[in-house]
Amino acid sequence: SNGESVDASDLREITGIDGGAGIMAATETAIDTYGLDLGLQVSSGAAMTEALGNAIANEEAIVVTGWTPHWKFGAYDLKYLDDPEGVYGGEESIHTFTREGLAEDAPEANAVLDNFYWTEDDMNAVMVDIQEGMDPEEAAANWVDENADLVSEWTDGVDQVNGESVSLAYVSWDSEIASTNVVKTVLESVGYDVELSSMESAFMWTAIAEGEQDAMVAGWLPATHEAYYEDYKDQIVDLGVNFEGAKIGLVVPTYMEDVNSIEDLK
Ligand code: PBE
Repeated sequence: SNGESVDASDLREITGIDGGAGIMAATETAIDTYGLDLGLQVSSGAAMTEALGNAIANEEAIVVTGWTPHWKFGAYDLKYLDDPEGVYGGEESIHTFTREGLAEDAPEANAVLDNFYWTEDDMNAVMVDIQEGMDPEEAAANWVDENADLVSEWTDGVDQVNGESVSLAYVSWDSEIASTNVVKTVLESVGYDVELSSMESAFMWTAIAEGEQDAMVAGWLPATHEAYYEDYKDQIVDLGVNFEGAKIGLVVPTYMEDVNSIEDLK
């Protein structure tokens, strides 16, 4: 380090993720609302965290579309930028949704999905293992082994089934890779044959609404996925919250000492 704060004057763009993510729509709104002279780079969650790691290694300016829960806050010294206009909303919850009819067709799976609820420490443990190179299925299986008491609450009273199929849709965001693999592991433990399908955000919602996929544990509300939710809420079943205290926003390394608010990016 040269001991000087890194400012944002050389920044040309915000490092984004996949185009269908709610945080990308929110960031387009932020660019308009705050009058920022910055582009928004569309990439992926993995490309975003790689760019973040590279920038930090070189102590360069970077602004990313960030969210909690996420392993990056444990790996790096980061901060959310203040959002005085409230573009990114407040505290979010993550909801579990199923297609209509799943409760009748697969009541045991529906019960597990309905019971699924965990905390930031839980999700972080799985995310960190995956980030450090463990296969997502293995990280999920380890977490399930180590958290048998909590998992037994999700399967309490649920009968074993005999290899029936259940499909789970998700988007390859680090948080949802973790949650979806854990739910897969638990559904397998009660006897289901679980198929995971990674897809774009919009397809995840339509697949549940059209009954092509059975369930997803990746609905961020009230703000992040509001547009998707409004489009499909009458064709899907909301099993409620599986995670509380989620958040989205713009995130920078703490060495960008003079950049504390989105307004400082003008
Ligand atoms: N995320 C992670 C998603 C929801 C989960 C914040 C990147 C989004 O913006 O849609």
